[in-house]
Amino acid sequence: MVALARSRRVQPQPAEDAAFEADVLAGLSATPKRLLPKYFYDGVGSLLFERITELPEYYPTRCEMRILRDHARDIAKLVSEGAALVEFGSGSSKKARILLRALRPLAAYVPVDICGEMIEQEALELRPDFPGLKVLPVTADITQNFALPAPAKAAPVRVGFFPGSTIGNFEPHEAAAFLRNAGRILGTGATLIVGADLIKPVEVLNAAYNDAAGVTAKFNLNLLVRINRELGGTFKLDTFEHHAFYNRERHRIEMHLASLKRQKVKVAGEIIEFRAGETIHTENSYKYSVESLGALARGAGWQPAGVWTDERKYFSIQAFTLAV
Ligand code: AVI
Repeated sequence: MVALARSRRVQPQPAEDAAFEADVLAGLSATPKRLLPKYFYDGVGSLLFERITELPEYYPTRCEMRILRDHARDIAKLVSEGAALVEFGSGSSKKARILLRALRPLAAYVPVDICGEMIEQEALELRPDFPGLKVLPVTADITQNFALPAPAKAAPVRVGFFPGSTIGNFEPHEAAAFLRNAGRILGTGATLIVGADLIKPVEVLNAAYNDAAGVTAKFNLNLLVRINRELGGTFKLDTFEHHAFYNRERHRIEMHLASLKRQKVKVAGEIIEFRAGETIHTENSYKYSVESLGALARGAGWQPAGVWTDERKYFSIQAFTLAV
């Protein structure tokens, strides 16, 4: 998976259309078949994800907001006055708002997201609520190197914020690469605050990705709707089923779309064949322990500096400082 971002994309650009077609055809021609989870987030997919975050079974968003509210003052101690706060994959900045209220005056808040339109809009909404705060959005792929605006570069230190357990949608080697890249971007003396979902009883995990209302199933199947609409696909939705399960060996929830019968589907003029029961692997959502994320971060040059969890230890906010 490459850039994430729950980008409430309005109109895809031609270059993105071409990348979507190439990625979908490559993924559906591979064995096993797969699709990149970043493509979940078209307009409908983003709305479905918002609904997921409110489901009774989907605990991560509620837990993370709770931790932020309960520990904002402690977390804020890691952000010195005059620092720049850089949020990776900021989306709606809902979680940053909680942190911003607890922080001492900053040099700047820099929300970074691949969806420029959305962060520009969010910046307009943030500025009146935080008068005096420089809100300087950057449109960029957070997995790549990008330049920070001058006031953030000039600040004595930079603090990264990466909430939402989006780190869990990276493969572990991609998560390590992300952490190394974040270190390069934030520079000497940096701190990084990461939201990460924790390993927990399998029933809780399975329920969170198999909600009774079927919203996660819709979210998963919406990928096929998108392919039908944007790539002239002929997927029949009632012949595919949402499968999500916890893979204990790899500490991850896997999401798949399973073909209920042997069939052929046309996508962008190509014929894709499915065996009965064959799946398209659409997402991994890795779950970490405090120790395993700490080890990953250490390997990428970061030193653990603080951990906050909810009462049930379902979710964690972990802070790291850049080792010199
Ligand atoms: C965005 N990401 C952290 C979510 C997760 O839990 O991995 C995406 C999601 N997929 C199904 N439900 C939620």
